[in-house]
Amino acid sequence: MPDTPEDSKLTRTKSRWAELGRFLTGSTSRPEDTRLPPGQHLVRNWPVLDLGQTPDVARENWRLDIAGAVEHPTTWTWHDFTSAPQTRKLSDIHCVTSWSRYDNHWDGVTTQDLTEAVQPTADATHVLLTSNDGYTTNLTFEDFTSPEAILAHSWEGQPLPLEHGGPVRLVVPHLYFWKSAKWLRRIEFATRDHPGFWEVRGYHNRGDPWSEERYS
Ligand SMILES: Nc1nc2c(c(=O)[nH]1)N[C@H]1C(S)=C(S)[C@@H](COP(=O)(O)O)O[C@H]1N2
Ligand SMILES: [Mo]
Repeated sequence: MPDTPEDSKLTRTKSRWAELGRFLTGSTSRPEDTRLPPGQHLVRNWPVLDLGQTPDVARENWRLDIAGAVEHPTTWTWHDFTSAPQTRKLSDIHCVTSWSRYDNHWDGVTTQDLTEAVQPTADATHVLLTSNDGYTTNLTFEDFTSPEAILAHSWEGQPLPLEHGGPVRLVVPHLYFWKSAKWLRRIEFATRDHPGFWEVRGYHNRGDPWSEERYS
């Protein structure tokens, strides 16, 4: 049995990196001719990063609550999710631990289509994601509904591997990858910000890789 997320070795190491400012280059320029954000290096593999617990939810038992400041709160089953409009997106991954991975094809439901389905109220300003491993992360409404963001069930045309957040994870490619919640269980629209797991442990509240928003 892994340690609780609170005192796992990785959590302690990453909290320490936040204190030390590990991987910060101090560069905030965005050269037009490169895809790679400052302080990042390219990898060809796809590393696994999480709190050390891999929840295994069968598709027939999978549920996604969409709640909070919305006109039509709902709980989607797998059937509901796969019956919603399906989209393919192509994007790069930028992890705060300094690796980036180009050209990932994701299939699923865009956050814009999901948002359209539940009709957030006019005062909804933020979104809090909660996952089946207890992980949480927060986004502004605008970042959550960015045009490239998708709730992905497939990667490279295959079902999303369990270790990468299957059956369904969020992908918000314009922010560091910790904002992309794996094993998604609940999406809560809110009228104020609720900092998530890493955001209360020294990581930046927004996490824009282009301006190196690694730590708070
Ligand atoms: N549910 C959940 N989602 C999570 C995490 C987690 O621990 N639990 N870790 C985040 C972090 S820190 C990163 S870098 C990415 C890693 O995704 P990957 O393992 O598919 O590369 O998932 C993010 N989403
Ligand atoms: Mo991460």
